[in-house]
Amino acid sequence: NAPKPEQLIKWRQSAFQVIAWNNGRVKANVEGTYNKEEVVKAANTIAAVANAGLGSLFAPGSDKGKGWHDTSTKPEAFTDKRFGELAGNFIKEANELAKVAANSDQAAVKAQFGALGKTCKACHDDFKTKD
Ligand code: ASC
Repeated sequence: NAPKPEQLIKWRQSAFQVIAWNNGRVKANVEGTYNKEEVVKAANTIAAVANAGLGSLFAPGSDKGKGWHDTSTKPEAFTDKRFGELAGNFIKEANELAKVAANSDQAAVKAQFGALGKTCKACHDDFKTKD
């Protein structure tokens, strides 16, 4: 009972929207006034979505469904073994950000947020058509 490509496309777009929302909240907090509670909520949400298994939303064949034409994922994402590796790096750094947010200060969060952003960019550089 595998989900249909159309469903996977919606879920993955939603998942990345949630990540972008919370990424923006962390960004605002490391660039401006720091609110730890806000950052913990945002970081935990990013980690939760990452840990849910983003890779499974890019199931083979889900580059074919209705709606595919207006996604920005390149077809190579579904075949290149490096995709999973890059996704794994994102998950690792997202979990680290949640840990740092809970235990450390703005400077440490800022540094770890930078590390997380690099894993976003590494994947986008190879597997995304636009920002
Ligand atoms: C975001 C977002 C991205 C990444 C990227 C990080 O918030 O929408 O695509 O961060 O800019 O390098």
